[in-house]
Amino acid sequence: MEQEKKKIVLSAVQPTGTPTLGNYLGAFKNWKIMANDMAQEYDCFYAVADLHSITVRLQPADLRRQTLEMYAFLLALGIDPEKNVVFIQSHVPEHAQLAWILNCYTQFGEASRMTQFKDKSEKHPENVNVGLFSYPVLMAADILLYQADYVPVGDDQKQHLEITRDIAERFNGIYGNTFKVPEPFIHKAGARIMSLQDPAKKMSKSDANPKGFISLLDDDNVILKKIKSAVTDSEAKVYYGEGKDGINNLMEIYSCCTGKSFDEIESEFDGKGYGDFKTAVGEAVIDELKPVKAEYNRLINDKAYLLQCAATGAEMASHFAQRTLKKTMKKVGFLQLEK
Ligand code: AQP
Repeated sequence: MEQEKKKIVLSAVQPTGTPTLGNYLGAFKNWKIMANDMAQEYDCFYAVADLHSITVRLQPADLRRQTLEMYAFLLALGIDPEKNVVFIQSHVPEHAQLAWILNCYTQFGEASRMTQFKDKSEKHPENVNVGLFSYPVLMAADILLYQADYVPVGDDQKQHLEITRDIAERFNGIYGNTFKVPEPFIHKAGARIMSLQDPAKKMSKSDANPKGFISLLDDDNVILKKIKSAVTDSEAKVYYGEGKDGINNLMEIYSCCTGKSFDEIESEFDGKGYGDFKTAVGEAVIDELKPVKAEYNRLINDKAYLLQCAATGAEMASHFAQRTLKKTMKKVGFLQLEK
């Protein structure tokens, strides 16, 4: 890889379930564009963030299965594991090592302001663990280890990117230039896809109500049914506006899947009811997800291939991660062994 010339891109997804249309439109679609269509500009690192996922309680067998499944999804997007670094976070121990160091350069107060911590603590009041609290520091380690220039994420991760930048700047301020200060890469379209049942809440793969999200493995008829039962309003007029969160969300989804602007969508459905609109949205989503689903179903049956790609990915990632960790430890003052 021509690391010097190209910009480094890093992003990750938790293996907490089957990815949703929100993950796909907010993150995956851009990951694929950056890895394929913009391969001349970027070196991409994409990870399955299994260390992050244990902040909520998972059965060991589920964690193992979901990790491999999420890895298969990354490849199913069409991301070439030979040209990009596609790996599983726990296979590169430097993530946890750097996270510990960065914990000591993160203030309790700033970590306390993370809205995701507040949201997830409310969602799992029985398990508000320290890992959930220091989640953004591990995420900072994920990013800073690879000296990433850009981090393509959905809008929900913006605050975590800001704290990553603050930690990097603080560390650099004390020890001199150590980490690249990364920029968030939040594509406006699809940055926050909302729940189909509660359009004030983001679409989430761990939503207890499966009608709220579209999973990338939902059957076509299930996708159509979920879109048809999406919460809207009683106006029966398709336009993007205030008080129309449900329709705004469906317009966003339709626009991302078809490339049509909101004006074009409004004209297309002028004089038509929500029934026609929802059918069109459902069909557009089905078409969009079809190739990913087919490729995923092919790959998931080839465990040996997936594990082989994950091993190569871990080796490639380690090469970069070790370099940054070593540099960081030296700066902090850890005693180095003689060679
Ligand atoms: N609803 C969304 N709209 C746009 N982007 C989204 N992302 C997640 N939900 C939406 C983006 O997907 C990437 C991977 O997310 P993640 O799985 O690592 O964590 P998350 O943001 O916590 O996603 P979920 O689906 O809500 O997971 P659970 O239910 O496990 O908490 C990120 O770039 C994220 O921005």
